[in-house]
Amino acid sequence: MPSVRHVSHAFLERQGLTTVFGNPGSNELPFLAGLPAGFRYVLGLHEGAVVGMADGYAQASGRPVLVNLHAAAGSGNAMGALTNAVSSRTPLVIVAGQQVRAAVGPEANLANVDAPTLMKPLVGWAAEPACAEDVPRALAQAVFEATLRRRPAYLSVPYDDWAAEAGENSPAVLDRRVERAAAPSPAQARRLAEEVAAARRPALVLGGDIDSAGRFEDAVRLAERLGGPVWAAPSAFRLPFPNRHPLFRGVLPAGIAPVCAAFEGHDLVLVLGAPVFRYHEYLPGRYLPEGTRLIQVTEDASAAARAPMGGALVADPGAVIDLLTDRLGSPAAPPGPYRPVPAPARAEGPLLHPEQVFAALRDELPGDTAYVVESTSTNAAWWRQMDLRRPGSYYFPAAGGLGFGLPAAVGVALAQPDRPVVGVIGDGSANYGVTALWTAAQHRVPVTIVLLRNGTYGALRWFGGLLGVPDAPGLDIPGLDFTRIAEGYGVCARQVGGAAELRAALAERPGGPRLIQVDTALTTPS
Ligand code: TZD
Ligand code: CA
Repeated sequence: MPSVRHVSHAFLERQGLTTVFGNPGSNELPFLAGLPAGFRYVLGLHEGAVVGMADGYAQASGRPVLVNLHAAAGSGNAMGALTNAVSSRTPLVIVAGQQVRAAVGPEANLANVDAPTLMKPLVGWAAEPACAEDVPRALAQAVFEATLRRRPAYLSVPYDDWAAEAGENSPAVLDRRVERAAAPSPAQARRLAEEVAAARRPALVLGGDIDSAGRFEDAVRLAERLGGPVWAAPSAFRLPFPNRHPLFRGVLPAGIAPVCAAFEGHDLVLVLGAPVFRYHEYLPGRYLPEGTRLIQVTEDASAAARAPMGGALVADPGAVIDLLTDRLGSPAAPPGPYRPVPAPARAEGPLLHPEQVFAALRDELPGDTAYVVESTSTNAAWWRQMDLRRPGSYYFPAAGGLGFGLPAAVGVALAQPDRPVVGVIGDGSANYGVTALWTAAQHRVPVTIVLLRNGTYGALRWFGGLLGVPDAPGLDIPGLDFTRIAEGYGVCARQVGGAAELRAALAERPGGPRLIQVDTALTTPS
């Protein structure tokens, strides 16, 4: 009879979950024993960085990814990073070690006394199998739960289970195949198409799920048939539409009143692949203008249930894009040329304006560059300067949890080795995931980190003004030199001065990771 470990490894291999992001402890070692040759273990030095890398990798590869974490302390360290993975609907399969079964009750050191409960507020599904024999089936369940719900799943396995004999039925999981189809019924499709066709001035709002699902270009086709304006949903974590397309109006502001104002004059708002809505700043007002109807299409049943207004259809937004595109016929008029970029703003004095940095990225890097952005006060400058026309061009921490950007850039570059990948990271944000630099160095991941150093938590300074708190302590972060930090982790790094020096540095194409630090002027996010 094969061991639980043998069947589990074979199952993971069959499902293609052979890249493992992890940070192990004693409880995890028996799972890692005899890992077959086709597996790749990507070690991260802190669990936040492990989950950030796995999140980037899973999003960029469009596949579920295995994460290996230590019991309570290790899993706890991962929680902040998991908030982002939940919001981006990333299918992470977390397998954590547990003390041997007999040692959990007495609370031996490194026992995770109630492992599923620790994780449950965030993960969609968490379990510890009732007996060793059930581990292969429960592992399969974790993979399918993560994939079907598009939400991280967590499996805690007592480490004496791995060497146990698998039951005679265990190999049955090897042949499992679990899929989901979520096309609307013919009646639902007809009603939706009629509602959209009847709208005089429809507006389209696209969420990050459109890009995650590979529907970026299909969304352009639909928008051009509709002929109305397109927004990205508030708090965008992916770019679902080319940002200089003539129909694109930008990312919706993340406040109730400004969202309502944006929809003024529209009788229908069709929201595809997004919650309604992820507001941030509390700017109260009406949700929608008088007479404006909203229809949300999402695969996330919970997002449909919790929305405060509008109708909702729980279905695959990609399938809805296809059916509407088919039924709407050809576009009324060509959409016109892409909008040109404005000249970048300049700062007084020696510091570069972030717009100058972004203009340099736009001009010097290939058009298919994937950007992972975690620089919070530069949001407006970013969208003013960038011209992103390809799917998978933009990633941002989906729940606003810092520590995603730098690790996720490493994960995206591991998943897409042939695509240029750049992390655009603030000097505050970098500290939460900085250990991913070591992983990038060890694997010679060809990622560029552009480190924007303004010496402060810029976005919080702006927020302080908004909230009437001009004097909050703890907002400045002087004395950080990321060129030296990066070199300590084994990553080549340099400081650049003016725009010309930055452009020259960006034009180089090194084979491994590098960090470019640039001192920038303080700007506001909007
Ligand atoms: N901790 C975590 C894990 N996530 C957070 N979002 C924060 C703290 C709070 N926070 C923000 O929301 S923005 C920000 C903090 C600390 C400042 C980020 O500073 P930065 O970017 O240097 O990366 P800017 O451009 O200077 O704002
Ligand atoms: Ca900063």
